[in-house]
Amino acid sequence: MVTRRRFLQQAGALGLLAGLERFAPAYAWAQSTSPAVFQPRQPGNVFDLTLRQEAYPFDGRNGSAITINGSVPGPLLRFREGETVTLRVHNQLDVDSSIHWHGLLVPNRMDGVPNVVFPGIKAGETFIYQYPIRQSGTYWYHSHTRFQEQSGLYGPIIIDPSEPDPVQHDREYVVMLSDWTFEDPERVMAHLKKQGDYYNFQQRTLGTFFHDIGKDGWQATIKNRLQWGGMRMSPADILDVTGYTYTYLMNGLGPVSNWNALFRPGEKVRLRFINGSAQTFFDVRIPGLKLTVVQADGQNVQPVEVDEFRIGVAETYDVIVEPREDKAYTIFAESMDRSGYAGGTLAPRLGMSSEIPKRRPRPLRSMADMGMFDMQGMGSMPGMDMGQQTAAKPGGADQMSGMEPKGQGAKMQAGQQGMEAMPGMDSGSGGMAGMDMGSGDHAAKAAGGKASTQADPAQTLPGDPPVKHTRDDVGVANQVSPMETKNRLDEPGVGLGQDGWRVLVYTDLRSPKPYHDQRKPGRDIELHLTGNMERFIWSIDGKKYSQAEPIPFHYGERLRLIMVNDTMMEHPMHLHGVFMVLENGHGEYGPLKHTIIVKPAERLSLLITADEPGRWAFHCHMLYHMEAGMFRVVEISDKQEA
Ligand SMILES: [Cu+2]
Repeated sequence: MVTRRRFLQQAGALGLLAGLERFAPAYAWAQSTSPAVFQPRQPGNVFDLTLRQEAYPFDGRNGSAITINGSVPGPLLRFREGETVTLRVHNQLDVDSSIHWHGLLVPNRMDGVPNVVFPGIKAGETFIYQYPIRQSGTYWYHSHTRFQEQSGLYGPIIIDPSEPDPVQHDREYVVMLSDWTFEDPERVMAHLKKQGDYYNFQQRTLGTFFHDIGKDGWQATIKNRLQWGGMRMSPADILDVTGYTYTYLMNGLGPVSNWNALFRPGEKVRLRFINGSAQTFFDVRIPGLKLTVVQADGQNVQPVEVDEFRIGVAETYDVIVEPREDKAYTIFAESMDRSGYAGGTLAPRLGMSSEIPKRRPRPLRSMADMGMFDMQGMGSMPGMDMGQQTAAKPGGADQMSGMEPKGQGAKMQAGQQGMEAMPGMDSGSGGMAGMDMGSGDHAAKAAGGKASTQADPAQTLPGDPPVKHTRDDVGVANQVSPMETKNRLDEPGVGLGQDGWRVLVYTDLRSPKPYHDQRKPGRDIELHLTGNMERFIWSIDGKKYSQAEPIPFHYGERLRLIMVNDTMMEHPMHLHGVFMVLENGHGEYGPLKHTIIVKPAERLSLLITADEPGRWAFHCHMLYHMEAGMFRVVEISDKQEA
């Protein structure tokens, strides 16, 4: 157990301390009241941020990180709505850098994306960002240059509203989640390019193969393997970078260092969760406490009480908790693939700790993740003859051919083997047992629609019910396509929803007030998220960024952005410059998002008012997916042209 004092002593002994101020942020966040947060503010709302590559300890072990003012994460920036801020970014690295203000509505040239809005910040130079603050809420900032974000270049932003905050609380904390690797991120990428499942040690082994045979019989097991193997995918592909290389951090501290937050029993504590990871989705809960979600992506939502929520890369959620007992509570953020966790303690006194919850089994992909929605929940329906069931559905067998392999040469062959194995699918009762992620809950939904959501039943969600997959002829950069796609906004996501407690779903989110623009969209733009997992190519509409033209939006228009996920992984898609209103069944009360998780085989849509002219990045926020090509420029035309 490394206590904070020990940690400081160690760091000091190692000569890492340029001065105590380098630890101010992490220190400050461990204080019990919000006014103690570190604000490097100077007269005139000027902030100085200095970027350096240096030795930095993570969970008691030294890494080489990019620090901001000497710390990881960087300092908490606290702004007030209505003021104008000036941020002087001093790049003391020996390479180019940049900072992007994630979720902030800024003039285009202040957005900080190299080669999209500016050339980047050269080594040794200072760049001055200046912009008015036009919103409030919880946000964050990070480098948009290569893998610098993975190396530590990120930090939190809180913006206080100009009006009294409708969210009442007695104290508050930022809880910034992230993933750290002692490997050079360029090497991580090289490993992934060589072998997409390099870090995935949760693949089924020969041992589990024999276990499955014992359970399901030879035929079923082999058919199951052929289906997944033929598609060059594994049902254990949940995250591509895992706890094998990652140390998961809460406010820069690993589980051993145990970040502490204090409360007095009976207080309302606001926790501002930010997922500043490069590549990790977290499932967050505090056993023994209800979480009242009051804000998503910096925008207030109508309060909703849950026990757990999934936070995608780059999303933020503010929750209120009211611990009443004089005891320690564990803030538990488990990586989605269960390969590790970030943790901290919410306690009445410093130095307390509480039990780490039992780890749940690793989740597996389901048939639904391939767009076979009729088959989800099969594992929970013993005796069902898959072959007959499929044949009985109109177009059942045809639908299988939608699962076309997109590779060439050897990969094409492999894919065809997969297809041969699929059309019959007469694997009998246990055939799907290995993929029974579709829980009873899912099966009920498949049968009975969206009974569990509070959405207005009169509202039809775009992409619901399932539609046959379209526009899948996208070349080598796409491997397979789902048979059907549908809206999955009322599903908690892979591995969640079976624990007997309430998990936040996107259909729970409702804005407190209607968005200012309620025009009907003038046009739809449909984009497909595509990829070849084996070759670690990630793309949009089958094209990598380097092969693609900008997507034109017309200044002032209202449009519907439809995203279809052709891959078997979740992608947290982020659009810079404007908020998107999620079409989740709440009509004019649809929530505002800057980042949206698109589930495998999902079709969802968002409404956008194109009122910020300029070139804006639009990309997957999985850092390695973005760098592999899942990135586009959206160009909103000039005001003059409108
Ligand atoms: Cu992605």
